[in-house]
Amino acid sequence: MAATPTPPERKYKILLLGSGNVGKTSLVRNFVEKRFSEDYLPSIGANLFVKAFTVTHKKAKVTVQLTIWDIAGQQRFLPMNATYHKGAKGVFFVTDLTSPDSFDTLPKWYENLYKTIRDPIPTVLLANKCDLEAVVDDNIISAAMEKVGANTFYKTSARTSENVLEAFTTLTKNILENAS
Ligand SMILES: Nc1nc2c(ncn2[C@@H]2O[C@H](COP(=O)(O)OP(=O)(O)O)[C@@H](O)[C@H]2O)c(=O)[nH]1
Ligand SMILES: [Mg+2]
Repeated sequence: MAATPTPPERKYKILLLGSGNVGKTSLVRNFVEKRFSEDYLPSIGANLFVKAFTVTHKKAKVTVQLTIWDIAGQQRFLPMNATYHKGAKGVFFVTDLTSPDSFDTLPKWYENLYKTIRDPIPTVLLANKCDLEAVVDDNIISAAMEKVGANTFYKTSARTSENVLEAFTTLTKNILENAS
């Protein structure tokens, strides 16, 4: 008898937070090449992407189902924080290497998140658009990591795919580590 595919055992909600135009939607689209479902929830201003993703955790391959919440449009801050943030198990704070302002706004996103979420969740900082000439130096990135409680950062490009898979892999592994 043919084996039926095992459904993902674990489902995790992850968020992308950061200013408009930094490349959040582009990064998710790059990662989710094959979309299983893509929905837009106008009432909370979010795009939802669902992807099954396999990583190695404790020397075993583990498939998880990621529900990726991406802020739609250019809202500075979300109209319905609680709904957007609730139940999130991991977060990307996304900045743009060509926009100092995208780093300046990080504390607001951070404060907003932890109005809803009680305990710190696995956090990765993304400094996107690394295919372009950066106007932001590594000191600013280090300071930003500290501000948002990230233990890892990646310079990414949604255009060239640089470090996109790596970033999602690291966040997923951190979530599994945190959950076990
Ligand atoms: N050169 C370059 N452009 C990017 C990159 N990521 C996004 N963009 C561009 O930046 C703009 C904003 O991207 P978008 O994904 O809509 O940003 P969002 O508002 O954060 O979701 C678009 O014109 C994208 O094509 C990147 O890594 N490199
Ligand atoms: Mg977007």
